[in-house]
Amino acid sequence: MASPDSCQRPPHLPLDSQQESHNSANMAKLLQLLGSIKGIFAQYAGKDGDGRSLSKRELSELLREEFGITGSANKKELDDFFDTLDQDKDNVVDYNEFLTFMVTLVAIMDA
Ligand SMILES: [Ca+2]
Repeated sequence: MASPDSCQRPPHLPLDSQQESHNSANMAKLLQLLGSIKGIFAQYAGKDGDGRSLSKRELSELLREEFGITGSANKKELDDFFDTLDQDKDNVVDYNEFLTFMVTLVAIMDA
């Protein structure tokens, strides 16, 4: 039984089309996640002063309300945590610093 020529694959069939749609699904999820992170950030960063950065007070509020972490229980721990996030040591956590934290958090939870 000779296979007819019509059954041959066209030379440029996109064999990776499934992979591509998988990637764009991940991309959609990622963009959604980034949207949520940005939303949370904006919500808390706008509470006092500069809406583009989180003060220590705003960060502790965010941690308490969004993650159930009570910073008031241990001020030293919150200070240390804030210092870790505040990479350029300007005493506020900007969006990039916050994003780094969230990505790290997601990576840890996903591991
Ligand atoms: Ca900073």
